This record gives sequence, C-alpha cells and structure tokens, in this order.
Amino acid sequence: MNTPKRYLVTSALPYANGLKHVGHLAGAYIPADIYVRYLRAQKRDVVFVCGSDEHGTAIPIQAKKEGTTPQAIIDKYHVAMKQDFEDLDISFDIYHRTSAPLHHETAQEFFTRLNDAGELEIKETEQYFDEEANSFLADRFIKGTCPNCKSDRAFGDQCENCGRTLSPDELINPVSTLSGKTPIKKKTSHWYLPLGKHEEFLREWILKEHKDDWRPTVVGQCKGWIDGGLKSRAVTRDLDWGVKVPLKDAEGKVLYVWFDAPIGYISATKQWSIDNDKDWKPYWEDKDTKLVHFVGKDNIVFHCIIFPIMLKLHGNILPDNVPANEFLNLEGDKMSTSRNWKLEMRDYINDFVKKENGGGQCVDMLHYYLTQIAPETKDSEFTWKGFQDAVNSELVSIFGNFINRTWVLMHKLCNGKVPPLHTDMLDENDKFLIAEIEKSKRVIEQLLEQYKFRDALFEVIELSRKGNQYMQKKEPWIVAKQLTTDPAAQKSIDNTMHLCLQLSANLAILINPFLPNTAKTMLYMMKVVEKMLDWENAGNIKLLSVGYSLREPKLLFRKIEDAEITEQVEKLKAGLKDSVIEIKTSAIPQSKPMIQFDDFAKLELKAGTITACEKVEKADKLLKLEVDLGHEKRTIVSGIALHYKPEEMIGKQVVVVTNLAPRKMKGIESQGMILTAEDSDGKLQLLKPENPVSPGSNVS
Ligand code: B3M
Ligand code: ZN
Repeated sequence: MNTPKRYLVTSALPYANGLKHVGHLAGAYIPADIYVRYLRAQKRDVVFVCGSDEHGTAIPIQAKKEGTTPQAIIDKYHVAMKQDFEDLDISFDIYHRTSAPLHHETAQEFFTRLNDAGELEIKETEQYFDEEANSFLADRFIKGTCPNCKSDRAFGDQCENCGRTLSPDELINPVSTLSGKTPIKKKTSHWYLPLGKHEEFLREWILKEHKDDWRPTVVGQCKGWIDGGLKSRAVTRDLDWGVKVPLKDAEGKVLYVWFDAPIGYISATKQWSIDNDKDWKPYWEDKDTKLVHFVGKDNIVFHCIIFPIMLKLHGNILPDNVPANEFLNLEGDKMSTSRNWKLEMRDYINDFVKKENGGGQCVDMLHYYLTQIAPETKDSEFTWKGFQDAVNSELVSIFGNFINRTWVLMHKLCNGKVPPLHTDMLDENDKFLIAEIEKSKRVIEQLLEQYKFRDALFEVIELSRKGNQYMQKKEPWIVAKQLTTDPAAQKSIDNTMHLCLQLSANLAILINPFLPNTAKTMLYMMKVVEKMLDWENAGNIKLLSVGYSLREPKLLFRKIEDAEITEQVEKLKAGLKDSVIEIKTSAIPQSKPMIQFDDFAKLELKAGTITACEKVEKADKLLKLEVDLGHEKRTIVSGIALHYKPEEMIGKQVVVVTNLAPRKMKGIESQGMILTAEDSDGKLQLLKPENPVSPGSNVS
C-alpha cells in the first residue's frame, strides 16, 4: 500500500447540549487521538479536526430545560466540552464550532452547489404541526411510541431505547414535546437528497471496494441500509435554529442538522488553514489525502452513506475508512443521560486528574483503560473494578514495574549510566529480547494501520512483560554478588542493563500514541529530547548512548485504592436513585387489578434460611443466594445487592416464592424469588418471619 500524501482525521462533532461521558470518549475521541499521535510520530502530514455540533432541535430543547436561550446553551457547552477534551489531552489540531459564520457560509455553499446541479428534489408533504406553539415538529420536537421496540422514549428522528432511525410519521401516538399536545398535520415543502439514485455507487464503493478493510460491523450496517431500500431524505427543516437555507423562497427553513454537521469537518479544516497559514483544499479535494472518520455506531449511516453522497456530488474526496465503535456500557447497564447512569469526562477530571496525586498519569490511566476495553467489535463495559485492575495489575505491576526496576538497578549497579553492550557475550535471552524489540515495532504498526488499537496496546504491554521476564531470567542483582569472584559478572550485568534501557527507550516510543504523558516522563528520565519518540526509532536498540547518565526514576503510575472505586460506584448509584424515585412517585397511583383467592393460592410461599451468599459478577444489583428450604437447597438471584452485603445475608430467614418458573440472570438460573418491601426512598428490606421457623415452613 502506498503511503498517502496527507491525512485528514475527524472525530464526531459532539452536540453542544450537555457534557459528554466516557462512552463518547472511548467511541470517537481516544481512538482518533491514538491514530493521529501515531501518524505524527511517523512524521506524516495530518490534520485532526473536531468541534461542537451546535444545531438541531437538541439545542433549543436543552435551552428550554435550563430556562435560557439556545445561544447561551451552545456558548456554555462549547467552552465546557473544549475544556474537557483539553484536560484529557485529546490532541485536536482545531476544535471548531458549527455556529461560526465560516461554517454557515461553507454549509450554504455546499447546499447551493448541490441544488444548482439539480441533485436535490423539492417535495410538498404534510408534516406534524403544533398549533399551540405555532411550530412544525421536526426531530426531537416530537415524541411517541417506537414502532420497533414499543418504547415510549422514541423521537421524530431516533428511538432512544433501540437506536432505530425514525421519521415522525412512523411514531405511534405522537405528541409535541413543546406543548405536550397531539399535533395536527400541515402542508410544507422541503428539499430532499434522493439517496436511491446513488445505490449503485454505494454498492460498488462500500460492499465491494471496502468490504475487507472496513470493520464488519460497519459494512454490515451499510448493507442493511442499502438492501432495505434507500429513501430520499429531507435535508431541510422548518425551524428557527440552524443554518438558514440560502434561497429567497425558504423563509423559516434551515438545513437539517445532519446535513450541516459533517460539513463542519470542512469548515474546521478551513479555520485551521487560516490559523496556520496553510491551504485547506488538498485535504478535501486531492485524491492522495486519506480521510478517516472516527464515530460511534449510531453515526454510521450519516458518515458512510449520506455524507459520502454529498461529498461525491460536491466534488470532494471520500472517506477511506470509518472505524466506528460499538457502545460502552457502565457497571452492567447502558449509559444514559436521562437516567443519569454515566461517567462524565468532567467527573473523572475533577475526581482524578485535578486531585493532588492526579495529573497526566491519571489522564493516561483513563486512556489506557478505555483503549483496553475499546468496543471495537462489540459493546463492552466500563467497571470501576476493571479500571482498578487495569491500572494496578497492568500499568503499575507490568509496565511501570519494568521501567522502575530498570532505573533502580541501573543506578545501583551501573552508576546511573548506560553501560556498554558486550556483543561477544550475548546469550540466548539477550538475543531473544533484541528480536522481540524489533518484531514488536512491526506488529504494533500493522495493528495501528488497521485501527486495531486494543490489540496494538496489548502488544506494547506484552513487550514490557517480556522485559520483566528477561530481567527475572538474568537476575543482575544475584550476578552482582559474584562481582569479586567472577570476572565476567560485570559484563553480564552491563548487557542486561544495557538491553533493559534500550527496551525502555523503545517502550517510550511505542506507548507514546496511547499514553503521551507517560512517554514524556520517560523522556525526562532518559534525559533525551522529544525527537527520540519518532516512530522510525522504534525497533532500534542503539537509542541511548553508552556512558550517558540518566536521571533518577519517577513513578509512572500510582495505584488505584479500593476506597476510590467504592466511592465512585456509590456516587454512580446515588445519582441513579434520584431518577428512579422520580419515576416511582409518578407511578404510585397505578394499583393492580383485583384478584380472586384462587389466583393467590397459585403461589407457593415458603420460609427458608440463607446458607451462602455472594455478589454476581458484573451485575451490581444482584446477589446470588443459596437458600435452605428444609428438604432442598435452591439457588436464587435477587436484586438486593445495593441494600445488603453478602456477609450479612447468611443465617437470615426469608420468604421465598418456590413455584415461580426458573429464570436465568447473568447466566445463573434463579430457582425462586425472595420477597422484599420497598420503602418510599427506594430502600429494600427482606420480609421474614417474626421469629425463626424451621426451613421449608409454609407461608400463607
Ligand atoms: N452531533 C451526533 C452525536 O453526537 C452528532 C455527530 C455529528 S458528526 C458530524 O452522536
Ligand atoms: Zn425503539
């Protein structure tokens, strides 16, 4: 494959309607950042653009929620998001915004060119209209029941629950989110992009040309869209917030947010070129440019189907790849803003990065964990325990430990200087390590070029693990005891420490795209300049000169304490509880219909004694219980983990529904249900006999 002349890398433009969480970070920002840092180390010509998406109905809706204006909302969140990305070292070359006049002009020019070329159609249709608010109801201004999953969290553009893309007409029982009223239908005209006309192009370009180099999940989604029949999509809306349609007879109409937002990548590049005295055009027009869009899976259709059609019609280059990620769940549940089940970037910044023992190393720890669990091929899960394990048993115990041991021993056994390498004395272990250093570079490079960041990072850690194994085999601290008796001892120590130091220098280069702060600290320890981190230096075992004196070791990563993760988990749950109560109180008036005694008699209830109890892995709310029911013991999974600790359950008596059909929860078959009472604050308490009874006693 020829090396492209230049790269234009984009991360999805986040909506300026709220702070973003670590799911966003893992999906579109960290992987792009790794890729770009790698390209920069390769000295390739690369521009990394992003910015705030400040249009669409999401913005006025947030303004209404906060009792302010759309402008105030975008100003507030644009600044806040930009700051969060900076605090977490996402290295955009520019973080722009779509409210900028330059963007409005760029988007309008784009629309005009497509319209003038006859590539858009005007259609008159009937659309939902809110008479009270005197407004058409586009996208998030209308909600209803999802035709796909029947959830009532479906909007005019997408269902929050199942993710399906929708149009307002598909909603069951539509209501206006402006007034809460049922809307009427009213005639209006809009411009449409006829996607169907481009089916052949898409089949050829995605399903043939890119079928092997794009992720299977991405190609799969595109195929689904294409096979499902490509309908014309409206690219304008009746709204007063957005980029005005640049035509005389288009009063009150703006471009659809998904029409203007991706053009934001182009306007950001333009602004970058102005700021840096460069030409932006080749980045969007020259075939030798490699364009790569990093997005989450809910943005695939826009980046792989709609925007490429727009780019083609407008005469721009097409993306070379769209390495979209799946979703990141949090502690056993889907991340959700409305339920407040999320970890905001800002929270991590405040609780770790800005703390006394935080800083760059805490930024790197998050980059590390989010890459290690990156949802590249399927949804994955953030857990605080997982975070702690990744930091403590990989970063601290493997990578950090190798570097630290190397430095301590080098100071102790080699006077703080790089010892010579005695090539005549290289043994099998030395040769193996040298080969591994050379090989790792090639492997990691290939993985990075294929957007396999998770595997690439794994290889870096593996290499440091091999360093530890090497040192363990060579035992320079034992050899040091023979210094007075064995003339070869010093040479053996020299070789070991020389290679460990060269490996450290290599590790700094290889870890740099992932953990830039760590690489910087290592540079400091080695007393070398940033240039050493150039990718071409990887694989080289002559990076540090013999006799060069190095600094004292610095701690690369601190440990994450149990108390820190407990605090985070509790914080998360406390946040969720509030929203649960909100739902609960409004649900109280609905009582269940009357039943007959026969209905009740169908239940078999028995008293039992808990004999064993443990937490269910990866499910915070669940405990696995073993209950003695006299003549038998049963396994029961119960959602009480937030209210009882496993150890306090043992010996307690409970009431069990024993004839409930068994049900699997997190892979465990639950053979019954224990009864609890729920207080108004959501706290659960076990129901139990007043005084102990023998296990298996009937309850009626
Ligand atoms: N703002 C949607 C999102 O954040 C949208 C991305 C635009 S990328 C051009 O999921
Ligand atoms: Zn749905």
